[in-house]
Amino acid sequence: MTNALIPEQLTLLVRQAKRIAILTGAGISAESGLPTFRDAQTGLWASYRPQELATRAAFQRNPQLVWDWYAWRRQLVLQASPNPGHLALAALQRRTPELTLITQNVDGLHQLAGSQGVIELHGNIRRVKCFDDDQLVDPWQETADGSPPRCPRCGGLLRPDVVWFGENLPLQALEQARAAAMHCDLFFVIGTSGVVEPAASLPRLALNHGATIVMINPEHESSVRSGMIMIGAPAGVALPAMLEAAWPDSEPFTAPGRTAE
Ligand code: BJW
Repeated sequence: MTNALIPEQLTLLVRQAKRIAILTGAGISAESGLPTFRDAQTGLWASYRPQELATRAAFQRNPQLVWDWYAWRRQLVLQASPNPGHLALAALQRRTPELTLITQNVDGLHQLAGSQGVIELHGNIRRVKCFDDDQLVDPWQETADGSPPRCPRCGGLLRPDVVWFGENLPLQALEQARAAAMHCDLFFVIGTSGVVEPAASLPRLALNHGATIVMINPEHESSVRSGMIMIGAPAGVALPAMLEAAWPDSEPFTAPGRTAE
């Protein structure tokens, strides 16, 4: 079966793939109401300067400002639910022999949708860690006056467990992501502008190791050429359409999510 959005070639590739790897970015959570970073007008960086909020130096300069900004974003995340794009990826994992989901997102919505073994390259805004020694602190509590809480072990300030500019990505996560890119048949790039390294180099790595690349992004023109399929549509539309085209006789895939970890 095919439909106007999903090329027949993609339907066949998805059904036959033994190993799929997927890189997601902020765009997949846009339909859950979470702002992206670089979309004109609505992206976070249209209103805020990354140097003042998403670096170690910014936190050292003004911990309260950075803490408040992340507290605001954490609230948005806690109120958000997985959308049909997240749910379709969880369903795709249940139908594929091996699927590795790599995300740059810090919102945890893939896990809530039911995806297993999600590789978080940029951390998770729901967690906090000590600014001084990087050790996770769990459980933790907001302070009564909204100031950044202190580490119960050393008294250092707590910060969100996310990866800021200039910081290294978690090594094991990055190695697992690179291995998945090198060994997959199909590599999906969904809802990312592909400008932030080292995540931005993963599609090239997959391509160089023989994978077909599938890009899903409403800013792209749809096209099919050797080694590359582009779907110019929102993830929450394209991914359910792709599943329905590949497995037309299956049960609806929108299984309920589970609670946050
Ligand atoms: C939809 C949609 C819908 C909308 N459906 N799609 C090599 C060369 C140059 C620079 C560097 C380099 N190596 C390292 C660097 C420096 C830096 C970097 O890459 N800078 C570039 C920006 C120039 N990288 C780092 O510092 C990284 N660390 C590192 O590499 O350490 C070693 C090192 C350091 C320094 C030098 C050399 C080596 C760390 C990067 C950390 C990124 N952190 C952030 C913040 C996380 C915490 C937080 O949430 O606040 O991560 S920045 C931000 O960007 C966030 C995102 O994960 C990341 C990527 O953004 P994403 O997801 O692509 O979002 P957008 O908004 O850009 O795109 C959304 C897309 O969705 C758009 O295309 C829309 O069209 C689309 N869309 N609706 C589908 N419905």
